[in-house]
Amino acid sequence: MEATANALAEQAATEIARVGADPDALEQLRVRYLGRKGEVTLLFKQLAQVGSAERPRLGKLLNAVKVDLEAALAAAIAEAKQGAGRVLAHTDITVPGRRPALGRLHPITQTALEIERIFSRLGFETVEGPEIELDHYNFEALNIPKDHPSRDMQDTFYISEDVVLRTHTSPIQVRVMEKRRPPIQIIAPGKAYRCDSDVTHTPMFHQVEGLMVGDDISFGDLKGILTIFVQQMFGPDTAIRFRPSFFPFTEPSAEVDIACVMCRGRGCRVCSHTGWLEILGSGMVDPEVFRMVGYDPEQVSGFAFGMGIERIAMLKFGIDDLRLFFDNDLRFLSQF
Ligand code: 2NM
Repeated sequence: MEATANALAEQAATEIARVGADPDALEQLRVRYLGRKGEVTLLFKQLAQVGSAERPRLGKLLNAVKVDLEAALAAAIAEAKQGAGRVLAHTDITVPGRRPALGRLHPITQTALEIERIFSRLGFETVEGPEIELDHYNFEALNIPKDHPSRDMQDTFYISEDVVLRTHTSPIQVRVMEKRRPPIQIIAPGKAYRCDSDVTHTPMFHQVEGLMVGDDISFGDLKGILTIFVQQMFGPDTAIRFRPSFFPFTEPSAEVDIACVMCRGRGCRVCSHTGWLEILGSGMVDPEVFRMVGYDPEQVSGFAFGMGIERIAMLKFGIDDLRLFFDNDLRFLSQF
C-alpha cells in the first residue's frame, strides 16, 4: 500500500504539470484523485483492512499525499484563473516589437540652433539673459522714450511699475555692453513676450538679436554679415535688399527683405504680390544707447539686428500657420 500511495502521488504531480493552466482538466484531475470515488479516497478506505500495527504510519503517509495533492491542485487552479499561462499561449513572442516614438528638437529650436551656428562661424558668441526684466534694460537703456507706443500696457506684460516680461531680447545686449568693453560680437536668442494674440501673433515668441561693437564697425560690415547670413540660411542665390526704416535704438536703421521663397520674386499670396519678404530689422547702434552703457560714441561704433525665429522657420519650412508651432501636435512635429 505504501508503494501504491507513493506511485499515485508521483503520477498525480506529473499530470498536473502536463495539464498546465487548463481549469477543466484540473477539475477532472481533482475528481479522479480526491473525489468521493477518487484513487486517494479509495486508499483511505483500504486502511481499515490494514493491521493495527501498520495503520498509524500508513494513515499519516496517505494524509500527507492528500494534503500535498490538494495544495498542488489549488496552486495550479489559482494560476489558471490569473490567466498567466493563457496570455503566454496566445502571445507570439517572435512577432517584432513596435518601435517606440523617438523625440526630436522642436522646429523653432532647430531654427534657432541653425541661426546660432551660422553666426558662430562668423565669430559671434551666444549669450542669454532673464525673461523677467527691468524696465530700464527693456526700454530706457534702448532709448525708448516714456511715451513710446511699444511701452503701452496693451503691448507689454507689466509685473510691476519697473518690472516687465521682456518684449525683445535686446536687453541681453545692453547687459553685456554694460559688463564688458568692446570688441563685442554676440547673438542673443530667447523667448520674448507681447500682449498680442491673433493669426500672426502669439503672446510668447522667439527672437534672435545680434550685436557687433568695435573700433571702426560700419554699415558696410552690417550689410556684409547679414548678406552672408541670408545666403547661408536661405541659399546662395537668394536676392536681398536693405530698405530704410526707423528704430529708437539704431540710426540709421534698415529692414532686410529677401526674394519671396515661394515665388522667387515673381509675386504671390505669401509676399502680397511684392516679390519680397521682410525677415529682419537692423541698424547702427544709436549714440544715445552707447552713452547709457558708458561707451564713448566718438570712440566706438557698431551694428545690431533682430529677427523673429517663428517667421524664419515658417519661410524655411514653408509653413503657413504660426499657431502650428504651439499646438504640440505630433503629426506636425514629427515631420521635422
Ligand atoms: C532690432 C532692430 C535693430 C537691436 C539693438 C540692440 C542694442 F542693444 F544693441 F541696442 N539690440 N538689438 C536691434 C536693432 C533690434 O530688432 C528688430
